[in-house]
Amino acid sequence: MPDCDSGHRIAADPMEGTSPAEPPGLETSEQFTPAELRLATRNHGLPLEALEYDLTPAGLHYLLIHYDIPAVDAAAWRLEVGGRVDTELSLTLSDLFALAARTEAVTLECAGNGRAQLSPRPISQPWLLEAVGTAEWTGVPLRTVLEQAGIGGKAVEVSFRGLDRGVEGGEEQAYERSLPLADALRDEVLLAYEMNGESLPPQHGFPLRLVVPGWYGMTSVKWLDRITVLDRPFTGYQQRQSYRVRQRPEDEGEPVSRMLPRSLMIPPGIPDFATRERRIAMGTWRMRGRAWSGFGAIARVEASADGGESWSDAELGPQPSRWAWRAWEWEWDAERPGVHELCCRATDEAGNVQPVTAPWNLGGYANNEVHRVPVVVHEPGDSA
Ligand SMILES: Nc1nc2c(c(=O)[nH]1)N[C@H]1C(S)=C(S)[C@@H](COP(=O)(O)O)O[C@H]1N2
Ligand SMILES: [Mo]
Repeated sequence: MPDCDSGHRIAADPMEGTSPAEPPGLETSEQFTPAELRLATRNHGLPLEALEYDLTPAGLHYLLIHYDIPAVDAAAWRLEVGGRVDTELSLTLSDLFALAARTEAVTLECAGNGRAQLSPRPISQPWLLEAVGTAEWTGVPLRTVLEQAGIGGKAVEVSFRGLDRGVEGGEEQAYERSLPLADALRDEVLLAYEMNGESLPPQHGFPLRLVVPGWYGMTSVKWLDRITVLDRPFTGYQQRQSYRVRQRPEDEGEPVSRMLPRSLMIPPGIPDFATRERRIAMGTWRMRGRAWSGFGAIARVEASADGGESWSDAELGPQPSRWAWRAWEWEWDAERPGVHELCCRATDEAGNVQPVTAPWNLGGYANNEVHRVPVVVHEPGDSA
């Protein structure tokens, strides 16, 4: 994982000396490309005002779909379990429904959250800050199914394949990712068939998806059709090529895994339609937001109204689930008219703190810089 405290400025040019035309492609202008627009209209984020809900309604939860949403016939669908197992399994949805279920409230965040604020900017899904959501996922613990198949002695990893296919980095592939065996066997890892008490919507992985609490979203493979127990590390594209923190294309890089701490605030006041600049009235504001981390519970959230020059502690709400975001509140006296920059930053119990600027990397992954919201404070009766 990147070291959150080493502060490269994101505006630095780490591609100096290499060709900017090399994949995955970097954009230095502030103008977004048609490729980014196409991705952005398919994959929406969480409107930040929806940080309001403990559980994100399914339609407001962020979405990230690399290829196309597969249409799955639930009656014909099977989950195949094979590789280094004692008995291969082919499970129907009814087989899964018959096993003891577990429900977990889980915050998922895309590893590319924050990417669009980088410079140069990796050409990919151009997230600003809203690639997050929290849902209650119900399903069978993965461990139950792995134990039913019987894990072979030489097993080291488990891979998860989705039904969706596409081309990435010139390679035709099904979306597939793996987990080390010890992580795959953790109690909270689910084969989920329900989201917020309803069967999975097509876009979130119907009929079955993996949910790996604490890890960035790419781990939670949707439209699951095959689980393979492996006696060596998985080397598919999404593991070997994608989702690695690297500075140059030829670097081996560090795999992206757990979510670094992040806090977001509900932007106060009202937005301008086109620019979304916030307008608020003078007075006392109760700022609210959410914070989460894959490395431990949230221990502290701080807020600032002067662009991060001075910070004070926000009040933490309950942590309803180890794997779900935690609410926070902070009172701010907006007493001076003009522009103010509100900021928030979280610290987890492992001691990770959100940095003011996170180190740049080629894929734009795991960027957890502090959230900044400029607001314009108006005097009462001033409509200009
Ligand atoms: N099969 C499959 N699983 C997938 C993906 C995908 O494109 N195909 N996208 C991954 C990524 S990058 C993220 S961030 C999460 C998004 O989950 P959501 O769309 O349910 O929020 O799903 C992951 N699982
Ligand atoms: Mo993602």
